[in-house]
Amino acid sequence: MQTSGKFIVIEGLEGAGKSSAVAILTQAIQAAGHTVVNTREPGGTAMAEAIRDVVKHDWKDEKVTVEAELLLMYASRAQLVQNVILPNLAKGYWVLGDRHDMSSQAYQGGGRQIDQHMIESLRAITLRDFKPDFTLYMDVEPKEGLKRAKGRGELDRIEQEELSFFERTRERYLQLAQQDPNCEVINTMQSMQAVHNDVEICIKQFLEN
Ligand code: Z5A
Repeated sequence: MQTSGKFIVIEGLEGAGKSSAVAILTQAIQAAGHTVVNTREPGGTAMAEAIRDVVKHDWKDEKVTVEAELLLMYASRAQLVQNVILPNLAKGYWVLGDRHDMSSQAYQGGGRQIDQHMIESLRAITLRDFKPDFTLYMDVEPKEGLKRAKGRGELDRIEQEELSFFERTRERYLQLAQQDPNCEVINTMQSMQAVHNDVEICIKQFLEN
């Protein structure tokens, strides 16, 4: 599909400060004269939001298999990309995604240790060659991120995983960010004001190029 808008994605572990970054980016992109459409994953359409509830729910005695979790993430993504992201890009709007495919590679590939080829096959079916124009990866040490997330209230099913799961996820995130020329890493182990400034610099540079 031919697109004329841009697809920008924010990635990172829980508590990395993605919500604040989304607000800063939305404002900067709008100030540059573009219409912004905000999305989140899993979620972003009626059906994808229902999948989000299923994925985050704690099913108690019923073990959620890593395969089911992976397939649900891609089912949600397929709905969002076809129904929301591509049509809005085609209109020339800028789509700002709170998480996208890098999350599956990091959480399911790194955290859950699912074979990379299996994830690549699903990605090929779901996205073909569609990719973000720019990704901002908000890097946080897992212990600190979880502390921040806990400060916000009850943890969902995935947030209840052990620390080693988030350490593997972060490690994969950092590998992916390093390999992607269209990805910038923001260190969020600093004050919120310093993070805010770094996010502004990154989006300014992207808008100028
Ligand atoms: N998931 C997956 O496994 N595979 C996939 O393919 C996809 C997703 C797409 C989505 O949950 C879950 O699905 C997520 C990954 C998985 N699971 N986990 N675990 P979500 O979207 O609801 O959760 P989240 O994305 O992790 O949201 P979050 O916890 O809200 O993270 P955040 O948006 O980055 O955090 P925040 O709300 O901006 O900040 C959290 C708190 O920290 C807040 O009180 C801030 O004021 C504070 N904060 C932020 N920055 C700082 C700094 N620098 N210093 C001090 N305090 C700070």
